[in-house]
Amino acid sequence: MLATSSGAATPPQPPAQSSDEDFFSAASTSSDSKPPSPTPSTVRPQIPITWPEDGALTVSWVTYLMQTFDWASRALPPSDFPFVLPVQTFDKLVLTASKILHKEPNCVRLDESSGLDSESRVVVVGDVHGQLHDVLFLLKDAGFPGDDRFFVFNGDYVDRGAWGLEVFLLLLAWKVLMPHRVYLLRGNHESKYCTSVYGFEKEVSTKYGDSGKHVYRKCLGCFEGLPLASIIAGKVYTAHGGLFRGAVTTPSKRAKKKNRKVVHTPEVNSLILGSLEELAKARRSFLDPPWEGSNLIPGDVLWSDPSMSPGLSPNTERGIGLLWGPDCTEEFLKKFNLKLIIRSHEGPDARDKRHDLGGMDVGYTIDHIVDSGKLVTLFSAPDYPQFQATVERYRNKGAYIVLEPPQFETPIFHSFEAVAPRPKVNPYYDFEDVIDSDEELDLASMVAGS
Ligand SMILES: [Mn+2]
Repeated sequence: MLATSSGAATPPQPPAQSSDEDFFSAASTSSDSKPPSPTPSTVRPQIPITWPEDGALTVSWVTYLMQTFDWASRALPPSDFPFVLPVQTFDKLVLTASKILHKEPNCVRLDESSGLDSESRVVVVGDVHGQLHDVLFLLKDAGFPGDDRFFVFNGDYVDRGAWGLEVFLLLLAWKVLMPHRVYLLRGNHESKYCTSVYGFEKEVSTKYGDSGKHVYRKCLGCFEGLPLASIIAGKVYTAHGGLFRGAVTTPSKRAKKKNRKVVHTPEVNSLILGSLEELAKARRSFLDPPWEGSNLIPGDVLWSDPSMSPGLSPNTERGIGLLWGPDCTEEFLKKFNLKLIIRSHEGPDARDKRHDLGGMDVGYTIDHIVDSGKLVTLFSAPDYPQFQATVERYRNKGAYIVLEPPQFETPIFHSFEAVAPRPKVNPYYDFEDVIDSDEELDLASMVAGS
């Protein structure tokens, strides 16, 4: 171990060892892959990481960022992170990425106009939750983003795992480098409430000390810019939680005068499925998605879950969002001429409690098969959660999906195991006390905190 005190005046020195041969070299192509054993601390990166003088990121800069995060996670205590990535470099990266993200529409579209063609592949990724080493493996296994390789990440980059900051920043770096190849959607954990309960806020303050508040605030600002959903090749809808409600049109004043009879509709029955037009108009700039009022679509997109029971109903387990049945999947696919929905949001712990849906052992489940297509849940954090109250682990694989031309509508699943062993680190939240899944949102505290 190198420098240990957070106030150390001299930056830690990387170990003088051979360079990391090929952790970041050409990708393997297996469809069910086992990561190689890590080669701890063999990278000898130049630190601190500085922002390129001309402000232009390159593939080699982003590769160096990933290698350095990997090395530092094994070789340095978390409090030395400012020696790895100074606040000045953090600021540049987050500001540059935020400017790009805030301009994107709520639902980003990957199609011919964005460069999708007969040579393209689209990789879709589910929850990664701060599991840096698994994200690095996934990127290598799937092949890094490039002219012919698009990526859509379905959110939940931070919380629970110990390297949420590194994961989020390396994904922002790819976004800045290739804004039209890499798409980062918002997850329910990219919010003030979740990051204050599930570890990210504490992770940031542990890593950045006095600058922690500033860094955390900038991350929250960046979360506000993340788009909510994507449509790939006009055929595939992806979002973290999934489907969402539409506005129930209230009768105009004139209509009220004409028809004075008051119709009492129970709230549950008044839920109708929302449209892509409504999604496009929703306001997504908030620290926490509202669960009451008139802007409910983002909360649904980020928090909802599929169900095997028909219809739309409030997601009482979560306290926010909806449950939707196979009939809603069919209605949505048919109405918008889609073939596939890829959503994430439910890991092995969540699925352990939902006996009518499949377990998350291989990183994905096919939840609904209807006339117009399918609904898939995709989870990309293997051996999740990193910290667990019980000795018994889920030992789940993670998975990513590849969509191929010409239709881009048939998911090719790639399952993978966790990189082991993970570097030892203290958790950033009380994982024995905090509820196992994301259910039962403490709405009162969300109000106070937002
Ligand atoms: Mn989630």
